[in-house]
Amino acid sequence: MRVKTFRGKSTAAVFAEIKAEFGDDAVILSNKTTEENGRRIHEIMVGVDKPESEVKTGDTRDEVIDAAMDSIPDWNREWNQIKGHMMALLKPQMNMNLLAPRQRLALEYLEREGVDNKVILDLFQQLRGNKSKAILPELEKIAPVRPLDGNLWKEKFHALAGPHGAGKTSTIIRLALKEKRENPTARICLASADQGQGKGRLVLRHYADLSGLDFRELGTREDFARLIGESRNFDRVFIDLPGLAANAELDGWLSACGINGPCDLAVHLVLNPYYSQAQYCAFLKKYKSAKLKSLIWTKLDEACNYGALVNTAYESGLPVSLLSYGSTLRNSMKPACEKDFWRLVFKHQLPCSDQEVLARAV
Ligand SMILES: Nc1nc2c(ncn2[C@@H]2O[C@H](COP(=O)(O)OP(=O)(O)O)[C@@H](O)[C@H]2O)c(=O)[nH]1
Ligand SMILES: [Mg+2]
Repeated sequence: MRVKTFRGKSTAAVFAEIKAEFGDDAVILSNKTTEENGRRIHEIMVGVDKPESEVKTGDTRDEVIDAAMDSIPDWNREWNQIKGHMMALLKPQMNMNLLAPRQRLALEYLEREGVDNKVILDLFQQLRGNKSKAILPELEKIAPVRPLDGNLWKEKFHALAGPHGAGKTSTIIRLALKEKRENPTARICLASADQGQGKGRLVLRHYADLSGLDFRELGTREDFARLIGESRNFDRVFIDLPGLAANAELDGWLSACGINGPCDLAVHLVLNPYYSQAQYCAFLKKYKSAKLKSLIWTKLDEACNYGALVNTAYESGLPVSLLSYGSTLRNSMKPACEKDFWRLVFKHQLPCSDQEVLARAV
Protein backbone atom coordinates (compact mmCIF):
# COMPACT_ATOMS: atom_id res chain seq x y z
CA MET A 1 0.00 0.00 0.00
CA ARG A 2 1.28 3.49 -0.84
CA VAL A 3 0.78 6.04 1.89
CA LYS A 4 0.52 9.74 1.21
CA THR A 5 -0.22 12.75 3.37
CA PHE A 6 -2.25 15.69 2.07
CA ARG A 7 -2.39 19.07 3.80
CA GLY A 8 -4.58 22.10 3.24
CA LYS A 9 -6.54 24.99 4.72
CA SER A 10 -9.81 23.08 5.02
CA THR A 11 -10.82 19.44 5.19
CA ALA A 12 -12.98 19.92 2.08
CA ALA A 13 -10.01 21.27 0.10
CA VAL A 14 -7.83 18.36 1.18
CA PHE A 15 -10.52 15.81 0.28
CA ALA A 16 -10.89 17.43 -3.16
CA GLU A 17 -7.16 17.04 -3.71
CA ILE A 18 -7.26 13.38 -2.62
CA LYS A 19 -10.22 12.69 -4.94
CA ALA A 20 -8.45 14.37 -7.88
CA GLU A 21 -5.39 12.19 -7.39
CA PHE A 22 -6.78 8.83 -6.29
CA GLY A 23 -10.51 8.97 -7.17
CA ASP A 24 -12.38 6.65 -4.80
CA ASP A 25 -9.45 4.30 -4.24
CA ALA A 26 -7.95 6.06 -1.21
CA VAL A 27 -8.45 4.74 2.30
CA ILE A 28 -8.31 7.38 5.03
CA LEU A 29 -5.66 6.39 7.58
CA SER A 30 -5.69 9.49 9.75
CA ASN A 31 -7.30 12.89 9.80
CA LYS A 32 -6.06 15.65 12.07
CA THR A 33 -5.94 19.39 12.45
CA THR A 34 -2.79 21.11 13.68
CA GLU A 35 -1.63 24.70 14.10
CA GLU A 36 1.41 26.08 12.33
CA ASN A 37 2.47 29.68 12.88
CA GLY A 38 -1.01 30.43 14.19
CA ARG A 39 -2.72 28.92 11.10
CA ARG A 40 -4.95 25.84 11.20
CA ILE A 41 -3.73 23.08 8.91
CA HIS A 42 -5.81 20.03 8.03
CA GLU A 43 -3.75 16.94 7.45
CA ILE A 44 -5.15 13.70 6.05
CA MET A 45 -3.11 10.57 5.52
CA VAL A 46 -4.42 8.09 2.96
CA GLY A 47 -3.35 4.69 1.73
CA VAL A 48 -3.95 3.38 -1.77
CA ASP A 49 -3.33 -0.02 -3.28
CA LYS A 50 -2.87 1.11 -6.89
CA PRO A 51 0.54 0.30 -8.37
CA GLU A 52 2.90 3.27 -8.53
CA SER A 53 2.71 3.51 -12.33
CA GLU A 54 -1.05 4.16 -12.22
CA VAL A 55 -0.72 6.90 -9.65
CA LYS A 56 -0.23 10.44 -10.77
CA THR A 57 2.71 11.97 -8.86
CA GLY A 58 3.66 15.60 -8.88
CA ASP A 59 7.07 17.12 -8.63
CA THR A 60 6.79 19.53 -5.71
CA ARG A 61 9.36 19.05 -2.95
CA ASP A 62 6.84 17.34 -0.66
CA GLU A 63 5.62 15.04 -3.39
CA VAL A 64 9.15 14.01 -4.35
CA ILE A 65 9.96 13.25 -0.69
CA ASP A 66 6.67 11.36 -0.24
CA ALA A 67 7.40 9.27 -3.32
CA ALA A 68 10.94 8.52 -2.11
CA MET A 69 9.67 7.51 1.33
CA ASP A 70 7.08 5.25 -0.25
CA SER A 71 9.71 3.35 -2.16
CA ILE A 72 11.91 2.66 0.90
CA PRO A 73 10.28 -0.68 1.77
CA ASP A 74 10.90 -1.85 -1.83
CA TRP A 75 14.49 -0.69 -1.67
CA ASN A 76 14.95 -2.47 1.64
CA ARG A 77 13.51 -5.69 0.27
CA GLU A 78 15.76 -5.39 -2.76
CA TRP A 79 18.84 -4.86 -0.58
CA ASN A 80 17.97 -7.87 1.54
CA GLN A 81 17.56 -9.94 -1.61
CA ILE A 82 20.98 -8.78 -2.86
CA LYS A 83 22.55 -9.66 0.49
CA GLY A 84 20.83 -13.06 0.39
CA HIS A 85 22.15 -13.70 -3.16
CA MET A 86 25.67 -12.65 -2.15
CA MET A 87 25.63 -15.04 0.78
CA ALA A 88 24.19 -17.79 -1.43
CA LEU A 89 27.13 -17.23 -3.81
CA LEU A 90 29.67 -17.26 -1.01
CA LYS A 91 28.21 -20.22 0.86
CA PRO A 92 29.17 -22.88 -1.74
CA GLN A 93 32.75 -21.61 -1.39
CA MET A 94 32.45 -22.76 2.19
CA ASN A 95 33.55 -26.28 1.43
CA MET A 96 32.60 -27.97 4.65
CA ASN A 97 34.90 -30.88 3.82
CA LEU A 98 37.79 -28.60 4.73
CA LEU A 99 36.55 -28.76 8.32
CA ALA A 100 36.69 -31.54 10.88
CA PRO A 101 33.21 -32.95 11.78
CA ARG A 102 33.46 -31.24 15.18
CA GLN A 103 34.18 -27.87 13.60
CA ARG A 104 31.39 -28.34 11.06
CA LEU A 105 28.85 -29.25 13.74
CA ALA A 106 29.80 -26.17 15.75
CA LEU A 107 29.32 -23.86 12.74
CA GLU A 108 25.99 -25.48 11.88
CA TYR A 109 24.85 -25.11 15.47
CA LEU A 110 25.83 -21.42 15.55
CA GLU A 111 23.95 -20.81 12.33
CA ARG A 112 20.80 -22.31 13.85
CA GLU A 113 21.30 -20.14 16.94
CA GLY A 114 20.96 -17.06 14.74
CA VAL A 115 24.66 -16.23 14.40
CA ASP A 116 25.05 -14.06 11.34
CA ASN A 117 26.44 -15.46 8.06
CA LYS A 118 29.24 -12.89 8.20
CA VAL A 119 30.45 -14.35 11.49
CA ILE A 120 30.09 -17.94 10.24
CA LEU A 121 32.14 -17.11 7.12
CA ASP A 122 34.78 -15.43 9.24
CA LEU A 123 35.02 -18.49 11.48
CA PHE A 124 35.17 -20.77 8.45
CA GLN A 125 38.16 -18.78 7.12
CA GLN A 126 39.96 -19.21 10.44
CA LEU A 127 39.31 -22.95 10.63
CA ARG A 128 39.57 -24.14 7.01
CA GLY A 129 42.32 -26.59 6.29
CA ASN A 130 43.27 -27.04 9.92
CA LYS A 131 41.11 -29.83 11.24
CA SER A 132 42.79 -29.90 14.62
CA LYS A 133 42.12 -26.21 15.30
CA ALA A 134 39.71 -25.66 18.19
CA ILE A 135 36.78 -23.33 17.51
CA LEU A 136 36.49 -21.85 21.00
CA PRO A 137 39.65 -19.69 20.90
CA GLU A 138 38.43 -18.26 17.57
CA LEU A 139 35.02 -17.53 19.07
CA GLU A 140 36.64 -15.92 22.11
CA LYS A 141 38.43 -13.51 19.77
CA ILE A 142 35.10 -12.58 18.18
CA ALA A 143 33.22 -12.21 21.46
CA PRO A 144 35.70 -11.42 24.24
CA VAL A 145 34.61 -11.03 27.86
CA ARG A 146 35.84 -8.53 30.42
CA PRO A 147 34.08 -9.18 33.74
CA LEU A 148 32.74 -6.06 35.43
CA ASP A 149 34.54 -6.75 38.65
CA GLY A 150 36.06 -3.94 40.70
CA ASN A 151 39.71 -4.85 40.21
CA LEU A 152 39.62 -5.18 36.44
CA TRP A 153 38.16 -1.76 35.76
CA LYS A 154 40.15 1.25 36.85
CA GLU A 155 37.36 3.74 36.05
CA LYS A 156 35.60 5.22 39.07
CA PHE A 157 32.43 6.24 37.19
CA HIS A 158 30.36 3.52 35.57
CA ALA A 159 27.30 4.65 33.62
CA LEU A 160 24.69 2.24 32.26
CA ALA A 161 23.04 3.22 28.99
CA GLY A 162 20.50 1.46 26.82
CA PRO A 163 16.90 1.35 25.69
CA HIS A 164 13.99 1.89 28.07
CA GLY A 165 13.23 -1.18 30.14
CA ALA A 166 16.46 -2.98 29.22
CA GLY A 167 17.38 -3.41 32.89
CA LYS A 168 19.72 -0.48 33.61
CA THR A 169 18.34 0.50 37.02
CA SER A 170 18.06 -3.11 38.22
CA THR A 171 21.63 -3.79 37.12
CA ILE A 172 22.95 -0.73 38.94
CA ILE A 173 21.28 -1.87 42.15
CA ARG A 174 22.69 -5.38 41.70
CA LEU A 175 26.16 -3.97 41.06
CA ALA A 176 26.04 -1.70 44.10
CA LEU A 177 24.75 -4.47 46.39
CA LYS A 178 27.45 -6.83 45.13
CA GLU A 179 30.21 -4.27 45.62
CA LYS A 180 28.93 -3.45 49.12
CA ARG A 181 28.75 -7.14 50.03
CA GLU A 182 32.27 -7.85 48.82
CA ASN A 183 33.75 -4.67 50.23
CA PRO A 184 31.61 -3.31 53.10
CA THR A 185 33.82 -0.24 53.60
CA ALA A 186 33.63 0.84 49.95
CA ARG A 187 32.25 4.36 49.49
CA ILE A 188 29.64 3.85 46.79
CA CYS A 189 27.47 6.50 45.21
CA LEU A 190 24.38 5.85 43.10
CA ALA A 191 23.47 8.68 40.74
CA SER A 192 20.33 8.97 38.66
CA ALA A 193 20.39 10.95 35.43
CA ASP A 194 17.03 9.44 34.53
CA GLN A 195 14.74 12.37 35.25
CA GLY A 196 11.77 10.94 33.32
CA GLN A 197 8.38 10.03 34.70
CA GLY A 198 9.44 6.42 35.41
CA LYS A 199 9.99 5.07 38.90
CA GLY A 200 13.69 4.28 38.30
CA ARG A 201 14.98 7.34 40.16
CA LEU A 202 12.84 6.65 43.24
CA VAL A 203 13.79 2.98 43.26
CA LEU A 204 17.46 3.85 43.09
CA ARG A 205 17.13 6.38 45.91
CA HIS A 206 15.21 3.84 47.97
CA TYR A 207 17.96 1.21 47.62
CA ALA A 208 20.66 3.78 48.31
CA ASP A 209 18.85 4.75 51.56
CA LEU A 210 18.29 1.11 52.56
CA SER A 211 21.90 0.12 51.95
CA GLY A 212 23.56 3.23 53.38
CA LEU A 213 24.88 4.37 49.98
CA ASP A 214 25.19 7.94 48.79
CA PHE A 215 22.67 9.12 46.22
CA ARG A 216 22.80 12.03 43.76
CA GLU A 217 20.33 13.38 41.23
CA LEU A 218 21.80 14.47 37.93
CA GLY A 219 19.37 16.84 36.25
CA THR A 220 21.71 19.46 34.82
CA ARG A 221 25.26 19.87 33.51
CA GLU A 222 26.08 21.56 36.84
CA ASP A 223 24.94 18.45 38.74
CA PHE A 224 27.40 16.36 36.71
CA ALA A 225 30.20 18.87 37.33
CA ARG A 226 29.43 18.83 41.08
CA LEU A 227 29.52 15.02 41.19
CA ILE A 228 32.86 14.91 39.37
CA GLY A 229 34.14 17.58 41.76
CA GLU A 230 33.35 15.44 44.79
CA SER A 231 34.57 12.18 43.23
CA ARG A 232 37.43 11.82 45.69
CA ASN A 233 34.79 11.09 48.36
CA PHE A 234 33.78 7.91 46.53
CA ASP A 235 35.46 4.68 45.49
CA ARG A 236 32.84 3.89 42.89
CA VAL A 237 30.00 5.85 41.29
CA PHE A 238 27.25 4.09 39.34
CA ILE A 239 25.23 6.36 37.04
CA ASP A 240 21.80 5.40 35.72
CA LEU A 241 21.39 7.05 32.31
CA PRO A 242 17.97 7.63 30.76
CA GLY A 243 16.80 5.81 27.63
CA LEU A 244 17.63 8.32 24.89
CA ALA A 245 14.97 10.03 22.76
CA ALA A 246 14.49 8.86 19.16
CA ASN A 247 16.82 11.40 17.58
CA ALA A 248 19.41 11.58 20.40
CA GLU A 249 22.81 9.84 20.36
CA LEU A 250 24.95 8.91 23.34
CA ASP A 251 27.99 10.97 22.32
CA GLY A 252 25.96 14.16 21.95
CA TRP A 253 24.18 13.47 25.21
CA LEU A 254 27.43 12.93 27.13
CA SER A 255 28.87 16.12 25.62
CA ALA A 256 25.79 18.09 26.65
CA CYS A 257 26.33 16.83 30.22
CA GLY A 258 30.02 17.76 30.07
CA ILE A 259 31.28 14.21 30.65
CA ASN A 260 32.59 13.26 27.22
CA GLY A 261 36.05 14.61 27.99
CA PRO A 262 38.90 13.05 29.95
CA CYS A 263 36.77 12.07 32.94
CA ASP A 264 37.17 8.72 34.62
CA LEU A 265 34.06 7.22 33.02
CA ALA A 266 33.16 3.90 31.39
CA VAL A 267 29.74 3.52 29.80
CA HIS A 268 28.21 0.05 29.47
CA LEU A 269 25.41 -0.68 27.02
CA VAL A 270 22.59 -2.78 28.50
CA LEU A 271 20.78 -4.95 25.96
CA ASN A 272 18.30 -7.84 25.89
CA PRO A 273 18.92 -10.88 23.67
CA TYR A 274 15.69 -10.82 21.70
CA TYR A 275 15.65 -7.58 19.70
CA SER A 276 15.66 -7.79 15.90
CA GLN A 277 18.94 -7.56 13.99
CA ALA A 278 17.95 -4.14 12.59
CA GLN A 279 17.34 -2.98 16.15
CA TYR A 280 20.84 -4.03 17.28
CA CYS A 281 22.34 -2.12 14.32
CA ALA A 282 20.36 0.96 15.30
CA PHE A 283 21.41 0.68 18.96
CA LEU A 284 25.09 0.27 18.10
CA LYS A 285 24.89 3.41 15.97
CA LYS A 286 22.97 5.38 18.59
CA TYR A 287 25.28 4.43 21.46
CA LYS A 288 28.58 4.56 19.56
CA SER A 289 31.08 6.47 21.69
CA ALA A 290 34.70 6.35 22.79
CA LYS A 291 33.28 6.12 26.33
CA LEU A 292 31.34 2.94 25.53
CA LYS A 293 33.44 0.10 26.93
CA SER A 294 31.31 -3.00 27.25
CA LEU A 295 28.03 -4.79 26.63
CA ILE A 296 25.79 -5.99 29.45
CA TRP A 297 23.22 -8.65 28.60
CA THR A 298 20.09 -8.83 30.76
CA LYS A 299 16.89 -10.94 30.57
CA LEU A 300 18.88 -13.94 29.37
CA ASP A 301 16.28 -16.06 31.15
CA GLU A 302 13.64 -14.81 28.70
CA ALA A 303 15.44 -15.70 25.45
CA CYS A 304 15.25 -18.90 23.43
CA ASN A 305 18.59 -18.50 21.65
CA TYR A 306 21.71 -16.41 22.04
CA GLY A 307 23.11 -15.77 18.55
CA ALA A 308 22.53 -12.04 19.11
CA LEU A 309 25.25 -11.99 21.78
CA VAL A 310 27.82 -13.22 19.28
CA ASN A 311 26.60 -10.94 16.46
CA THR A 312 26.60 -7.82 18.61
CA ALA A 313 30.09 -8.52 19.93
CA TYR A 314 31.28 -9.04 16.34
CA GLU A 315 29.68 -5.82 15.09
CA SER A 316 30.71 -3.62 18.01
CA GLY A 317 34.13 -5.06 18.90
CA LEU A 318 33.13 -4.57 22.55
CA PRO A 319 33.66 -7.12 25.31
CA VAL A 320 30.77 -8.53 27.34
CA SER A 321 31.05 -7.51 30.99
CA LEU A 322 27.93 -8.74 32.81
CA LEU A 323 25.23 -11.36 32.39
CA SER A 324 21.87 -11.09 34.11
CA TYR A 325 19.26 -13.83 34.10
CA GLY A 326 16.37 -13.13 36.46
CA SER A 327 14.00 -10.36 37.49
CA THR A 328 15.02 -10.44 41.15
CA LEU A 329 17.81 -8.25 42.48
CA ARG A 330 19.71 -11.08 44.18
CA ASN A 331 21.29 -14.13 42.56
CA SER A 332 20.39 -12.94 39.10
CA MET A 333 23.61 -11.41 37.80
CA LYS A 334 27.20 -12.46 37.29
CA PRO A 335 30.29 -10.78 35.88
CA ALA A 336 30.78 -12.38 32.47
CA CYS A 337 33.33 -15.15 32.07
CA GLU A 338 34.17 -17.22 29.03
CA LYS A 339 32.85 -20.45 30.50
CA ASP A 340 29.41 -18.99 31.32
CA PHE A 341 29.17 -17.13 28.04
CA TRP A 342 29.81 -20.14 25.80
CA ARG A 343 27.74 -22.50 27.97
CA LEU A 344 24.90 -20.07 27.44
CA VAL A 345 25.38 -20.01 23.66
CA PHE A 346 26.05 -23.72 23.14
CA LYS A 347 24.00 -25.31 25.93
CA HIS A 348 21.41 -22.67 26.79
CA GLN A 349 22.64 -23.00 30.34
CA LEU A 350 22.12 -19.85 32.42
CA PRO A 351 25.00 -18.73 34.63
CA CYS A 352 24.89 -19.59 38.29
CA SER A 353 26.01 -17.10 40.93
CA ASP A 354 28.69 -18.13 43.44
CA GLN A 355 26.07 -18.03 46.24
CA GLU A 356 23.83 -20.43 44.30
CA VAL A 357 26.74 -22.81 43.76
CA LEU A 358 27.46 -22.68 47.49
CA ALA A 359 23.78 -23.18 48.40
CA ARG A 360 23.60 -26.25 46.16
CA ALA A 361 26.75 -27.68 47.69
CA VAL A 362 25.37 -27.47 51.25
N1 LIG B 1 13.42 -11.67 33.56
C1 LIG B 1 14.29 -10.69 33.79
N2 LIG B 1 13.83 -9.46 34.08
C2 LIG B 1 14.73 -8.48 34.32
C3 LIG B 1 16.13 -8.70 34.27
N3 LIG B 1 16.76 -7.53 34.53
C4 LIG B 1 15.78 -6.62 34.75
N4 LIG B 1 14.56 -7.18 34.61
C5 LIG B 1 13.24 -6.56 34.74
O1 LIG B 1 13.06 -5.65 33.65
C6 LIG B 1 12.22 -4.57 34.05
C7 LIG B 1 12.87 -3.25 33.64
O2 LIG B 1 14.08 -3.10 34.36
P1 LIG B 1 14.69 -1.67 34.72
O3 LIG B 1 15.93 -1.93 35.48
O4 LIG B 1 13.68 -0.79 35.36
O5 LIG B 1 15.00 -1.14 33.24
P2 LIG B 1 15.54 0.30 32.78
O6 LIG B 1 14.38 1.01 32.20
O7 LIG B 1 16.58 -0.02 31.74
O8 LIG B 1 16.12 0.96 33.99
C8 LIG B 1 12.03 -4.70 35.55
O9 LIG B 1 10.77 -5.25 35.76
C9 LIG B 1 13.12 -5.67 35.98
O10 LIG B 1 12.74 -6.45 37.09
C10 LIG B 1 16.60 -10.03 33.95
O11 LIG B 1 17.78 -10.33 33.85
N5 LIG B 1 15.64 -10.97 33.73
MG1 LIG C 1 15.49 2.79 34.84
